[in-house]
This record gives sequence, C-alpha cells and structure tokens, in this order.
Amino acid sequence: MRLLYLTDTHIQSAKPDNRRDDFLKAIANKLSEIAKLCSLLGVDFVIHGGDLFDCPNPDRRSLDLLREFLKQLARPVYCIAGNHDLVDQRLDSLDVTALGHLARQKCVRLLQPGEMIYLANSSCVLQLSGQHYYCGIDRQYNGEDYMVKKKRCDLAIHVVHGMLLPRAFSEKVPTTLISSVVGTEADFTLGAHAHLGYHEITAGKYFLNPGALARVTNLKKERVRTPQVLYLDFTSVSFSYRFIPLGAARPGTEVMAEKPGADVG
Ligand SMILES: [Mn+2]
Repeated sequence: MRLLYLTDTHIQSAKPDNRRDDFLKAIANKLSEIAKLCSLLGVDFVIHGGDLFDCPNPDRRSLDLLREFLKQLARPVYCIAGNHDLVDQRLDSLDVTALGHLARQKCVRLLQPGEMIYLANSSCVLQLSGQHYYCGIDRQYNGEDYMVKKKRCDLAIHVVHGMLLPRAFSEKVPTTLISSVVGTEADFTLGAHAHLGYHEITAGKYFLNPGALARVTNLKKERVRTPQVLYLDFTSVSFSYRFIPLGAARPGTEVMAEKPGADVG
C-alpha cells in the first residue's frame, strides 16, 4: 500500500494578503503535480489533513479547482476538517460546509472521530483514523484526541488537525506537545494546522507534518520553505517514507509579499 499525504491547501480565489502572485493558479499547479506524482508512484490513496479551503463555503472557482484535482487523482481521498473548513471553527457546522457537502456526495471520505478504517494488502493491515479540528482541541490536558489504540492491525496512522508541535512557539497559542502524546499506539501521527511542519521520531513513533501546501502566513520561515507532500510506502514488510518537495512551488521570495500582512493560523 502506498499513500500520499498533503495538508492545508487553503484553496481560495482571492489573493491572500501575504501573496503577490496568482494564488489560485499556484495552488492549481501544485495540485496538478501531486496528481501526476500519485500516478508515477503508484499511490493507492490520498489523505488530506484539513483546511482544504480557506473558508467553509468557498466560491465556484475554488470548488471547481478541488473537483478538478479529485478528478485528476481518481483515487480515494480521506479527509479531516481543519478550522478553516468550519463555520466559526465549530465542528457542528461541518454538515453545512463545502467539505461536508463533498463528503455527502462521496467525493471525499471523512475520517470521523473514533472511527477506524482498515485497509489491507497481502503483507500489511493498516488502521486509519482521524480527528477534525474543534475549538479547544489543544486545551485537553491529556491530549486524548491525538492518541489512538491499535486493534487487529500491523500499522496505524492517525491524522489530526490541531497545534501539535515538538516545541511551543508562543504562550498565546494553545499547543499540544508531541512529548505529551507519545503514549499513542499510532505508528504514524500525521499533523496539520502547524504550517511550517515537523519531522519527529520519539519512542519509535513517527510524528510527521509536511507543512502547509499553501504559504499564507507572514512568518519568516515561510519565505524559505518549499511546500512538500509526504509519501508513505507499506508495500514491503518494513515501511518507508519520504517528504517530496514540489517542483511547481515557486520560491517564497517570488510569491510572498514584500511587506507581510496579518498572520493567518
Ligand atoms: Mn491551515
């Protein structure tokens, strides 16, 4: 089994404050490259970590772009909701959002909290689960939304849209530290929401976030970061993974505004 993970695409037709290029075109180029990568690598399914769109009910051009991407992929896409996919960041709004609508139409499959999906080939049974963003996810003292138990599987993947980080970067931002959730039985915890990404291996567990596909924040590190995706291969008894930077992504100095605007989470 091979899978590709991407997150935080923030699809929008308007130009974000911190960009000076044609943002929708830039995203379209990256998504097109991802669809081609999936064919080249023989990817079986795709996971999106949330913030598909920049707002819960985007305009027609944004929706058309995502639908075109799904058509090009022609593979199952599992998704969780990010804060930008929800109305007022409320999880109970999911049904009335574009993402909720896409899930009802079976264009994407939502990984619902507490639900385990089992995918198997001849050498491996994979358990897949996810947790949508909700207001307060990073205020749970025990980090329970980031932890899962393995049941009747060889490997487990858990995808979460929350501020999971190796180190806190601001006292103002509620954060869940990786060190506090190493009790998870998931072999791979796939992170989102933290746009700069991370690559941590702790106690034999992999905490991987390729970073946002879209560069929309005004952080200095955003200007030097190359958007990338994560490729995971479970075709042999042992697994392998690698981050793949996207050639379609133009340098930050070319696409980011000179004078950054407001920061965006
Ligand atoms: Mn985001």
